[in-house]
Amino acid sequence: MIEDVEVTRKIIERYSREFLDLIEVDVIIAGAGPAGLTAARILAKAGKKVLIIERKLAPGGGMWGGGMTFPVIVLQEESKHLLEEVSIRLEDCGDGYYTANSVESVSKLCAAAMDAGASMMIATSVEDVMMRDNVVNGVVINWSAVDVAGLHVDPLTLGAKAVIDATGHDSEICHVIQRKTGKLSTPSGRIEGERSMWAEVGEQTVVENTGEIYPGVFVAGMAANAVMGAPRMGPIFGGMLLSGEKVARMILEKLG
Ligand code: 48F
Repeated sequence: MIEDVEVTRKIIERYSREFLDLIEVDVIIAGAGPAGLTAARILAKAGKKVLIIERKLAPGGGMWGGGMTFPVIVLQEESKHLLEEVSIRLEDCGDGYYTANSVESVSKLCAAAMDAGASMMIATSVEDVMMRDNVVNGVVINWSAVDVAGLHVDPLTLGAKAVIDATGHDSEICHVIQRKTGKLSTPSGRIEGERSMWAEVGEQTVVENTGEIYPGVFVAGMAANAVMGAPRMGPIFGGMLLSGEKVARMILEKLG
């Protein structure tokens, strides 16, 4: 026998228990694109309590759609271990390029992060950070639907020892910090702004630009280039994965 109200009870009981457990974690990752998912897997595998917060219903960010919705992504030799580690099947083009199916890639990056122990809140947006003495120690969240509906609803706050801005082109956490503090670790102290397409440079700088952008906040993936004034790179994803790997290593080093 199935009782409709029992279904409700089961969902609310489990959700409440899990939400209570996520109020304070080691690392909060804003954005479940390839950079955020890769960082989550590595951090969770190393024993950190990791929470990914994704604005949309589905994780994957810009990776789902491959290039112009052709569901294929391209990557290069130095990044292929990050797909192989999660059993994504690669095609070797024989000239230094590799391809993978974008849907398989997102599904497996996501599954691997969850299998490693990371948690994810979906349909939830990071709209601000919590700060003590100029150090970020958490984020402020709200339902994405509240935002879409334009409702005035006060948010809730979660604590973290480190926060990753993996929100892609919009680099939303960095924008919030700039707006509220006026100061970021960039050449001008401000967001430099993304430059136009140049994959060769963008793929390299996205890894170089990955790092702590404000005490307690790390920037990774496309957000790192957008903040540092570096180019975009289109549907080649090696740099995103390598940036996720780098930010995870940096946080592990910092948190010990
Ligand atoms: O954009 P996205 O895939 O970021 P990424 O991991 O990868 C970039 C590539 O997809 C592509 C590219 C490759 O050459 O340039 O663009 O750096 O994923 C970012 C995720 O963050 C979510 C958004 O819905 C997306 O899934 N997001 C954005 N703002 C917020 C957010 C926010 N304020 N709170 C929560 N999630």
